[in-house]
Amino acid sequence: MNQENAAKFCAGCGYSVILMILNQVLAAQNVQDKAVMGLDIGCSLLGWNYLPINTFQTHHGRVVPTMLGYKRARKESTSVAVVGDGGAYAIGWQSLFYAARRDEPITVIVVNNSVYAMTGGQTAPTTVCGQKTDTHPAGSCEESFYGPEILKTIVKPGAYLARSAANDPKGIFAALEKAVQTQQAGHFSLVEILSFCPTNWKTTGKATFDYLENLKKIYKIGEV
Ligand SMILES: Cc1ncc(C[n+]2csc(CCOP(=O)(O)OP(=O)(O)O)c2C)c(N)n1
Ligand code: SF4
Ligand SMILES: [Mg+2]
Repeated sequence: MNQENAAKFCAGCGYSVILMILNQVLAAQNVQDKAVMGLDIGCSLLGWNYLPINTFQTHHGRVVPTMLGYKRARKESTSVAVVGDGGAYAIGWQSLFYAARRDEPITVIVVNNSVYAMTGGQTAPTTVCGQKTDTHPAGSCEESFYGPEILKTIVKPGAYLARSAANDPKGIFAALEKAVQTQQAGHFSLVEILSFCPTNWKTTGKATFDYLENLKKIYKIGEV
């Protein structure tokens, strides 16, 4: 962990927790030297130089094709794509969907903070009904988007899909460990992690945890 870079995320941001645990998993699996991380556009990009592994920065919604291309070229690598909910389920959905369908052996981490965080907290596919955002100040009226559950209908046997949350480090560790092992076994893996964004949620302290707990009522935690 490069502590100098830890301050790039806002105080209380879930990305710091998630990337720290990813680092622990890669170390525990003894794959740090062959691991490569791709970062989508969005607050994920603040994670560049955050882990002691090689890291790519890609365009918005294009981290999955980039990292599966890398994996095809370097089959021995551990290829991890880190992407926000907007990058994964809106602009990048088509490439994520077909990567899952083709059972590409990469690991995708979707950081679901239920908004477009980097651009100021606009409504995303994952924004839940009634949630107030910059673009829905009176509350969103959109239906929720269940990425892992939709992908479940098209993945091949052997793939791994799960949802975890930033207030459960042990759960994240277990899910990411299984995801990396799935990649090593030659299959697609995706872990969606419900994540804190106190800046755009406009929350502090306990209210941030309560906000996440509310998301957990809609997006069920566990293996999908
Ligand atoms: C092609 C393109 N369209 C739009 C943008 C503007 N943009 C940058 S980040 C972002 C939203 C990111 O939201 P999400 O993917 O959920 O990531 P988060 O910041 O919430 O982690 C948008 C729309 C862009 N960079 N490129
Ligand atoms: S805006 Fe939200 S997701 Fe982005 S760094 Fe700040 S707390 Fe994290
Ligand atoms: Mg987001």
